[in-house]
Amino acid sequence: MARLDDLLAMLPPVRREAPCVRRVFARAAECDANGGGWRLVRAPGRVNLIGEHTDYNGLPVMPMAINREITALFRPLPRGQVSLLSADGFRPRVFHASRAIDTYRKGDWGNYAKAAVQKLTSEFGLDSPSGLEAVIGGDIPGGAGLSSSSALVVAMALAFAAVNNLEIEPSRLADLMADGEQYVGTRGGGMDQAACLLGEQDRALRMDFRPLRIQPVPLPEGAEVIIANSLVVAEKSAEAKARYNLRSAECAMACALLGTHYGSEYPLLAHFHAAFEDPAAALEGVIEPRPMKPEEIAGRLAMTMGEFDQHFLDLGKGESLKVPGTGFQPYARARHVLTETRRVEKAQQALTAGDIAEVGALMNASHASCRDDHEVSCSELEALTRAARESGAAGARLTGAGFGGCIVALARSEDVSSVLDGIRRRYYEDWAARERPELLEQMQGSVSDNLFTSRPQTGARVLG
Ligand code: NG1
Repeated sequence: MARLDDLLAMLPPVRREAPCVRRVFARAAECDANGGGWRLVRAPGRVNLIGEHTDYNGLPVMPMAINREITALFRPLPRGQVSLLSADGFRPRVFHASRAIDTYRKGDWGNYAKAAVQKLTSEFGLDSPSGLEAVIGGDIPGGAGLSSSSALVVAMALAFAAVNNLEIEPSRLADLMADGEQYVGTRGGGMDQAACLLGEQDRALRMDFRPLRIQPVPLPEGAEVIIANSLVVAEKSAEAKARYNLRSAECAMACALLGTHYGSEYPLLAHFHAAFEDPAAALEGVIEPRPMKPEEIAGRLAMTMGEFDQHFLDLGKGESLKVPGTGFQPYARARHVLTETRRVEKAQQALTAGDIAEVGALMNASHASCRDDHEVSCSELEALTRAARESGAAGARLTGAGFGGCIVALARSEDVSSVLDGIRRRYYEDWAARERPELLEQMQGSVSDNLFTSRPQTGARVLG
């Protein structure tokens, strides 16, 4: 177990200088003048290049780990006590590791730690686990579609596994944490935890699920990834959660409706996708391209309304999804997911061939489908993607769940500084200043903290 100075020296210079890392080390030093017994965990955020809202349908995505991360110093505590200090101003949290831990209130940062600890304690049948003390900080913008929450879950899982001497393959841990994070009430896919754990230097990850399979895809020489935060907070642990879960429910409705027509069961759109050469075409004429009321869908599926509610809307723990006033849109949601899958496949080929223009065009098409069919965009994301394209990006799209958060853009290296400049002027200094000045007032950090480039990074690990 290294001293704090030794641990700091293990970080690459650019991370050593990061203000959040400085804060974590300073806070730990206050806890312990001797600086003894600590270990360090790093867990990156991720950006998804293409393949949005596909993972929870069992269909592929293409994320990469980024140069913003959770950093935590930790050391064991007796009797399963977990004691967390935030270097970013969140309230301290203390709880006990067990197989069933009560949640804090919705939106509390401590729930992500509880998710990891509960999952590992129950999965490995730990009767008297070691607890841990941790000082945690990070510079992944929160609620921004860059998976700050999954990075926290993964960081806590690695720390808790380390103090309990559990050796877990990264891909198994990714699956466990994808499941474990459902503790916070989101029916997520598996992309975020896997990208955080399995990230590779300079490579995006074509990721397939059930079982998790990764094909690294090199980012072409001469291409740069730009990330820009719309500053609209889309915190999934709070209200955007319902809209996210609604998309997943609408996809499940589409599967059920397709099953009645084709006479097969499709538990996920992935099964439907596998059954047809041209799945998007096989959708046509089977589900009406319009909103549908719950009664109509239930009638088609020969379900009572009680069965319908229980099957599609029940979230457990007494919670259930509200029926949108406009009805459900199973056709549009399924069309997005099926056409997006095709775009992931094409983007993998285009990246491998170094065809930046083609990847950009696919990203633009993905954004249009996210906006028009999956309806997860908003005016800020529209203004921001427009700003990126008008500034010379090869392509730009919302990334992550949407409803706010970040966009990802691809630019040729020679265009990067003018694209960054253009986004700064067009979005932050012009559009947002005019239309949503309060976003700028509430902005965490500076524009540079919210508008940056990243090469693909290696995945999460414990040091020391
Ligand atoms: P964000 O909003 O970036 O955390 C969420 C899901 C992903 C995926 C994307 C949409 C969780 C933890 N993450 O990502 O699995 O479904 O939305 O592609 O639920």
